[in-house]
Amino acid sequence: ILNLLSFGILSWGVAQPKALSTKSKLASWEDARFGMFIHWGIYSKAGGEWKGTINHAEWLQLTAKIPLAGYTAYAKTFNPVKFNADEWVRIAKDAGMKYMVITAKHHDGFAMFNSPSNPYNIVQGSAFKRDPLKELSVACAKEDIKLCVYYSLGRDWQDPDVPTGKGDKIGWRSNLIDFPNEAGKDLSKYIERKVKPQIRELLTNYGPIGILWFDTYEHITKEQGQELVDLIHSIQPNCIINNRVGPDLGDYTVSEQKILDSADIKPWETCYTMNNHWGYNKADTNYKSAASLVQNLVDIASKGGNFLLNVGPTGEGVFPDQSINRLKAIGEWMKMNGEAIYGTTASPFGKFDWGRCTKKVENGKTIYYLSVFKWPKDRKLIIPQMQNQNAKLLGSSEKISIEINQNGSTIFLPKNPVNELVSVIKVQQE
Ligand code: H79
Repeated sequence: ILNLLSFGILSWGVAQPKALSTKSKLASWEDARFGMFIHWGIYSKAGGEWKGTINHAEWLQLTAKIPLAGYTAYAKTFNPVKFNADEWVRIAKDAGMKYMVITAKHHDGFAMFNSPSNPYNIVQGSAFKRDPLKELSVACAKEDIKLCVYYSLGRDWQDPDVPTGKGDKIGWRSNLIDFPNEAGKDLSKYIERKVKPQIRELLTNYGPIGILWFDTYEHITKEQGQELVDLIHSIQPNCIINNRVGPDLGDYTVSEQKILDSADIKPWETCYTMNNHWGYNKADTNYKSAASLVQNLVDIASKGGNFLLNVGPTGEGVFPDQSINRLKAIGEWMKMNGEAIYGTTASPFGKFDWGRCTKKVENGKTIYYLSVFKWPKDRKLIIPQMQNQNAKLLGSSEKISIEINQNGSTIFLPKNPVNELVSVIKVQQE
């Protein structure tokens, strides 16, 4: 019922005659807490390997120093015949994710959607010829997953008017050899010719877009960013925009590969890889465990943030098994413990050595969820200030005793955790 309320009636991204306030669309996004990031492009086909080197991913064109003509030719062979939008969306849904952010255009400049304004796209520029974003929009609508798009703004390695940064302090970008005339570049031409038309397409042809998730805005001025914000709102007022649309702009703060430790940057989202790459790298088997990913999710929720967990599908269009396995385990955990995540707010008690706390108010009564990462040897959780009387373990009928005094409370845990990843104690007011 709670989910229906927050996602059905007053929901971000939904095309409505009336625009929601920024506060209410963000509140409903924050209630979701958990989303799937997808890095998928031409580069996925290489799986990180190029002429014997195996350290590449979504930056393949640059890191392998492939000239644009060669990359374009490689794009033409891209044919992910196993791509199945329903399958991707079902995996996200089963993991307990509520939104999906897919790379519509990464730094390589190749649009992974049908872009009539620019032929460098998957329909016109690859063997696949299908529009995966269209298929995902249909699949997401069926499952009530919010479709969101990633768009690389400040970097585009196909457009002749985007500065590569050659010669500036980010010297590794001088690997880009195709448009060496830095002085003749005019970023505003790129914005008018490519960015604005593609934003219009993304916001017109795929139903409601939950978030426009921009990446990198070096060289973009605040005025240019603001124009994009205005354009987006003129088409879809309920679309959320992250803070990489330009300096000091956007609705919320993104942190990359780093879980913020402070609750004062609000609202915020951490995007995170399961192994060490965003795009598919077949040699990278260094995956985090399901338990640590669940702990990341709880940790982030306990500080009022969102967790955007990445998958890098293969060039055939399927998720790596290691990712699927972890998402399944997280989904199982969410089935039992999701109420400790969705619709919660930050811990009023800070962090604990044994785990984290999230909070919810229901019918005027406060509920605390205590997620135990490390089962204490003395089987006691001491929580200063907390005066709630009623404790139970999610997923178990066993009663938990709790002792309240004026300084707070002590919870007496059973011998063993009920969940092999993270066990959650729900503490309610009587
Ligand atoms: O899309 C993902 C990254 O490709 C993109 N943002 C996330 C969400 C990103 N753009 N810039 N950066 C990340 C930071 C720069 C990372 C680098 Fe590297 C590390 C550049 C050089 C070393 C990884 C390895 C990328 C190229 C080589």
